[in-house]
Amino acid sequence: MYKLYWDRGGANMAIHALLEELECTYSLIEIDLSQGMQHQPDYLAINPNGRVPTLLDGQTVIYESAAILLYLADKHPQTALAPSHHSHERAVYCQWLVWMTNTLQETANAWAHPEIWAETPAAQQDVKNTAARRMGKQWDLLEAQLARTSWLAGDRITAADLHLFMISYWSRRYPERAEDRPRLKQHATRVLQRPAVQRMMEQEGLSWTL
Ligand SMILES: N[C@@H](CCC(=O)N[C@@H](CS)C(=O)NCC(=O)O)C(=O)O
Repeated sequence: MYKLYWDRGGANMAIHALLEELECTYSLIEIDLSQGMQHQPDYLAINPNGRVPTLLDGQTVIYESAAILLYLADKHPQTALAPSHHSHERAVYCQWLVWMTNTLQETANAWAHPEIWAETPAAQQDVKNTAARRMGKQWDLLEAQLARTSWLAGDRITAADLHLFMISYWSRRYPERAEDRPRLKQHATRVLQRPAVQRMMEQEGLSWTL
């Protein structure tokens, strides 16, 4: 049985949705970030980054949302949420998942937590402004991809689309929002309609009107 360490609306959303898509047995262990639970020694012992999500699969501990999606979607091939190895779609799928986590997520992080990158209030504002500009261009790249293929990696939904949905959801409060771009809005709407995603949203106490 899987165990997912999570916080409401955190980077666990995509994993939580995937676990629902897979219809497998799992338990949720809440790490309330607002209470600083991510810094508790027993949590740091499994994820020394002090961040969510973390997945336990027996003796296997895995963190980083994109890595967990790759792992789980491959482990449950019957749901076809990962393109087959060595296919063109597989290359595109890996590319966007890695890009979203190392580029878009980090740009969003710079905007939300400029204090990580700069000391003074003026420098922090500069980081925020730069991040907002970068974010707009990055959403435009995704919008262009969705003009080429109906889902991120082709004509079938994959785990990468759950990751995109998660960041699109977060962008409700960003200066550059996914939902202000027609294809990204349509993408989020389609993902949100999935029963598994609805269950994840309900279990995390989240809502999104598009
Ligand atoms: N690259 C990581 C980022 C995880 C992340 O940023 N998690 C945030 C919540 S969305 C967190 O745990 N923050 C707590 C902290 O930094 O203290 C992933 O995708 O798993």
